Amino acid sequence: MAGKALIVVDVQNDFCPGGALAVADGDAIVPGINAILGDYDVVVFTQDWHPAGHSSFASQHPGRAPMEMTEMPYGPQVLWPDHCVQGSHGAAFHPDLDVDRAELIIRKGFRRAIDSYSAFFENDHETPTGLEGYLRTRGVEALDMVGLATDFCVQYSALDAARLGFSVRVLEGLCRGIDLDGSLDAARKAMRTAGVELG
Ligand code: VGL
Ligand code: ZN
Repeated sequence: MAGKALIVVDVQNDFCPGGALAVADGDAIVPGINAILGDYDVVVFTQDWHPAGHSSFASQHPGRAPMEMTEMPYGPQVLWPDHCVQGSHGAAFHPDLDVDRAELIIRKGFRRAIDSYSAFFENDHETPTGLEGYLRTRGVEALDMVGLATDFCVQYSALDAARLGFSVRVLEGLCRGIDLDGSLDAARKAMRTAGVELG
């Protein structure tokens, strides 16, 4: 029987109010996520997990400020405030999130020289995280995605999943976005165009 997975993206302290890269209302999705964890055959959480001094941090680019763009060997990259540093409080999951229900926690962004928004591939779009193989060997064909941020890690994960042939739905009510220069609208359009259902 084809299985259905829930992918819970980056519900971590740094993306919640008070965190280093806070998404407005980011913590508001936690109770709703906890409430649906039992509805799936497979539950995967992702965790943004950067070494100190990660190349996506504006602090590593003299004279540059957070939220500015730069060029990396793999393409354009937003420069972020330092966030989700491995082992820090900011990198920990929101304290109310029912992490015990996660069957797999996939960590990403752990290579200093490359960012990784997607749960499937790093930002070069070719270095795999291993999640595809995990889901396929567990018989998963359909994915629902929730979490933070809609227009970055959720969007990149959804687009990769659709490209890999999974049936993908993003539960927008259980996501919140950063919305940098219209990135939320752009993300919605890109996801719809790719055949991702916005539910
Ligand atoms: C994210 C920016 C940087 C996300 C992660 O989880 O959407 N955004 N790192
Ligand atoms: Zn990050």
